[in-house]
Amino acid sequence: MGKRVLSVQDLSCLGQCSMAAALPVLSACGVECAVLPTALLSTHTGAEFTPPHICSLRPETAPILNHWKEMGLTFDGVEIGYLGDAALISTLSQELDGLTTPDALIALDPVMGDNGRFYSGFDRRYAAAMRSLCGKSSLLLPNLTEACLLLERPMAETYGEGDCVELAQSLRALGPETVVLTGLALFPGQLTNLVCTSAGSVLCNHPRLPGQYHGTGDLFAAACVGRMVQGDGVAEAVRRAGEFVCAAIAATPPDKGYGTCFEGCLHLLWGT
Ligand code: PXL
Repeated sequence: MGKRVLSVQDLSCLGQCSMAAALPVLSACGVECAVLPTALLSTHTGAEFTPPHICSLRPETAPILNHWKEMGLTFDGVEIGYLGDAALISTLSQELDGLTTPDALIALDPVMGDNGRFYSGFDRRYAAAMRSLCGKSSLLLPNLTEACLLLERPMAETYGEGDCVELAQSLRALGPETVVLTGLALFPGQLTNLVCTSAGSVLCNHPRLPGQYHGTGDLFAAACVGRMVQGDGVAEAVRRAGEFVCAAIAATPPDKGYGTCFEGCLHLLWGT
């Protein structure tokens, strides 16, 4: 039987990020994607758009999950991304129990900041709630800013490889078996994703392409989860997800306005 993953994040109606990225990416990996939208936004909250209309779907969360529990439904993986609401984190951490197979991958992308700062609307209380959710995850995928916010560390100007490995090991102490630190600038002209497990750490390097593109973290996380659920080891999944995101960026004209032209690159995720 095919594998089924639950994607838990917002649905931004326009913007090619979060749920709108996870659905096609997981399908391209050959994985069925069920969705638990946590909020509905007219667009994402990034600077490409004016402030969006936002509707929280938190009250709908428990009834949806309860219906699935009544049916005895289980998932081979859960991918949690942008939640945007500290109260939702505690609801999820209580309600998700009982919905996963014994060896399910529980992936958490603790979306809350970048470039040394919280995204607007996030604060230390949210980071603390996220820290507690780390205890329920088996795979954690923070960028460097999110790693520092989770550990309440100052955001240093320069982090070397040794500092990043230490940071990732400290995050593993919060619960997840595997930590992937994403988007590191360890080497000139390169973007590095660092995979840290009980067996040690592995660096996956890619050429750093110019420009800033919204939704690339969401594409990366979904691709990693999809490939791991299909049986790839974490380092192979991270390498393949990174190549997919690089290809998506390379396919995007600089004046596109928002998101990436990832559609033509989805075939990179299919098959063994
Ligand atoms: O790409 C992460 C993300 C997801 N969802 C929403 C966002 C963002 C980043 O800004 O605004 C609504």
